[in-house]
Amino acid sequence: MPQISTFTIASTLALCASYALGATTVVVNGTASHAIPSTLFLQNRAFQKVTAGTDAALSGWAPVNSGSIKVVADSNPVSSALPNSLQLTVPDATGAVGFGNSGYFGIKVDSSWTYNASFYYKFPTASSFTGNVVVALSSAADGTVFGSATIPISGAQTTWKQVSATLKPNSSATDTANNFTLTVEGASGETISFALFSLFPPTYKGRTNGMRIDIAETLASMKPAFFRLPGGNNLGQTTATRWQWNATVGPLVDRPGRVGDWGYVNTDGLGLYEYLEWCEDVGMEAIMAVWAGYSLGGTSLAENELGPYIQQAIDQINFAVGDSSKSDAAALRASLGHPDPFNVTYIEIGNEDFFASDSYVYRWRDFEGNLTAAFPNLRFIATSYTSGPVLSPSPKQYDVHVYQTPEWFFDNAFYYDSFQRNGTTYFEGEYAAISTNSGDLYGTPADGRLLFPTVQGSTGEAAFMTGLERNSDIVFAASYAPLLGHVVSSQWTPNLVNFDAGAVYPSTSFYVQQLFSANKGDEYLPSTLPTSGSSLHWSVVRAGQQIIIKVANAGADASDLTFQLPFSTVASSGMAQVLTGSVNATNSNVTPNAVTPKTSTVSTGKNFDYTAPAYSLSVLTLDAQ
Ligand SMILES: *[C@@H]1O[C@H](CO)[C@@H](O)[C@H](O)[C@H]1NC(C)=O
Ligand SMILES: *[C@@H]1O[C@H](CO)[C@@H](O)[C@H](O)[C@H]1NC(C)=O
Ligand SMILES: *[C@@H]1O[C@H](CO)[C@@H](O)[C@H](O)[C@H]1NC(C)=O
Ligand SMILES: *[C@@H]1O[C@H](CO)[C@@H](O)[C@H](O)[C@H]1NC(C)=O
Ligand SMILES: *[C@@H]1O[C@H](CO)[C@@H](O)[C@H](O)[C@H]1NC(C)=O
Ligand SMILES: *[C@@H]1O[C@H](CO)[C@@H](O)[C@H](O)[C@H]1NC(C)=O
Ligand SMILES: *[C@@H]1O[C@H](CO)[C@@H](O)[C@H](O)[C@H]1NC(C)=O
Ligand SMILES: *[C@@H]1O[C@H](CO)[C@@H](O)[C@H](O)[C@H]1NC(C)=O
Ligand SMILES: CC(=O)N[C@H]1CO[C@H](CO)[C@@H](O)[C@@H]1O
Repeated sequence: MPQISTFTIASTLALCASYALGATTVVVNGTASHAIPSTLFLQNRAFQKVTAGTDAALSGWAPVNSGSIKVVADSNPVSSALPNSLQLTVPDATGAVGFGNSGYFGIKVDSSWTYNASFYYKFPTASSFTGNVVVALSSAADGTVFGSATIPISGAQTTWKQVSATLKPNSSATDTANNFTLTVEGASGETISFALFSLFPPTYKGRTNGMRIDIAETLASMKPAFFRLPGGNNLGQTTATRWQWNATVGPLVDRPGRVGDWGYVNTDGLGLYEYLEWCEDVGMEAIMAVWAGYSLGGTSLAENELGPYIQQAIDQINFAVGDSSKSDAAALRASLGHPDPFNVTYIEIGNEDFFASDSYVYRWRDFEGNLTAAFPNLRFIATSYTSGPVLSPSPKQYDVHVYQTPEWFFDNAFYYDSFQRNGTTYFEGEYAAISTNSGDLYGTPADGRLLFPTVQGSTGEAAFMTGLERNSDIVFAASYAPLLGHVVSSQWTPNLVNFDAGAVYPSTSFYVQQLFSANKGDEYLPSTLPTSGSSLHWSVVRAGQQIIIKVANAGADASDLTFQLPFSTVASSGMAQVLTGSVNATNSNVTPNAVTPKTSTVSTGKNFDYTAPAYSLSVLTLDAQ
């Protein structure tokens, strides 16, 4: 039975110290991330990065009735960014003819919502046709219409015109197997071109191109202090297909999209400006990455090729934080409605550039050197490891990533304890228990690869996080990764928050992140140390008059603890928030709320006992002075 005594000593780590004081100690911030919480409802809405004429180019779309559709490389496209359009040819027929989109594996139809629908159209050849396009939300199974609107179109329109309508369903659909359809009547023999469709439900805080409310509210409820963008490995597989900030801002019609690093097309409707607004709306800082001359496909640019890319990084940072009277990129931000700089302190130079090994030596030197000269108040994070190569100037911040087994996480709760306190600090930027099989971490579920976080994995992460909290004088931020996964189609599992077209499924690891983030404390209180290698770990912090004790038990047996508190006044009862479940329990789309934190009252005092259930995280809060 471990004895824990907590005491404040002169060297108590002052968490949340202000940067202005030059302090190196900051709290382990709650959760952040790297993924794409798109509110976009239509799949393949603008035929970005597809090959015209192929079936694949029509992904997400299907004809309605006898309409014939194809994607064409338009000789007069809607914009240079969007070269493809959808051509509808109406046969000699009566009745409504057109096409529909089935969304991202479904569309939620909610009668309390007003949807904004829009598209561009033109007639490739002038015609005398006048009539309506009926836009509708309808059942994919039987065509039942939940809501519709009419948009007048004219055959005289031979140049691109954007038209829009609002849709107010008169009833909610019972499931998400619904289509967004566009049909015309009486257009026998006509050919009509369409481009850049959009369908938006209400968004988080009403933002244009904003976030799906349910997903955004779930993430915001974690009380995250930062958000890593544009998302880990999504910086680029090749130089040509790298993420470029300037291709993601301004009108949607000017955003070309790109083939993202996980194999699917990114519309870039969620661009840099939307990301920064999202951070502001949640009250979190952006940790923003710049592409730094290395692509995950394996190529590094030579040093004498870096110049234009360093300039593009400078422009990107100016877009986020620059002075609009001194920088065109900052002036562009102001023109979009945000004259003040966004809240950015940390810039990450590349992503996982440890893969690039030696080229990071000159790339770090040139990027860090030029960016520090341009932005002396920002802090730059290196993405190689301290184990090498040797970088100069020596990084003050490193981004550390680890995907491992539940056991690895509790075995490594002391990972940072032995690190020197020499000015180098760490961002635990990606970590997750992804498998129970250390021999085949990236295998299939049969090999132990997890589809969803499990209670065993999440409590292992919690044990590791008590170590991050203990070392929060040098670990300045931490975030589980990846953040979001669509349960119908994703490139990676497990993910922190899962969702489908209709609902959000916060995982057991989500609740671990939330319990740590919402119970951060201001000061770390040293205590008897846990036993290295044990599955039982704890950490103790103070938040004003409250003492917050986190106990992670990642083992199969309950553990008894006795706490000894050195304070003169200690409340006789406190609050316990406990997340616990069976070893393999998960919150999936099939069992969404299998394991959630439960709050109860516990007896406390200067000396008190607590039993940490098997596979649990307990957060005990009590008043003490
Ligand atoms: C809904 O869309 C899907 C896929 O695009 C299509 O297969 C289905 O026929 C559509 N349903 C109706 C009623 O049009
Ligand atoms: C609901 O709206 C659809 C499309 O506008 C319409 O066809 C249908 O008659 C309406 N149903 C009711 C019950 O009002
Ligand atoms: C929908 O359109 C209305 C009216 O134009 C606008 O006020 C609102 O911001 C739009 N919603 C979104 C999510 O873009
Ligand atoms: C973005 O800027 C780069 C130069 O930094 C330029 O080469 C590229 O064409 C621009 N992309 C878009 C879509 O404007
Ligand atoms: C910037 O973000 C930090 C961390 O979340 C916060 O403490 C600070 O108040 C923010 N500053 C502004 C100007 O929003
Ligand atoms: C800026 O980058 C250029 C081009 O790579 C390089 O020659 C120069 O040394 C860098 N300047 C600083 C201050 O690092
Ligand atoms: C600080 O110590 C770590 C080892 O704990 C080492 O990897 C790093 O290079 C050191 N930083 C400096 C600036 O010496
Ligand atoms: C948990 O999952 C592992 C790996 O699939 C399996 O071997 C074990 O039997 C499961 N345990 C329980 C209690 O279901
Ligand atoms: C990287 C980051 O966002 N750090 C923040 C952690 O939380 C403290 C306190 O809220 C902030 O001051 C830091 O900016």
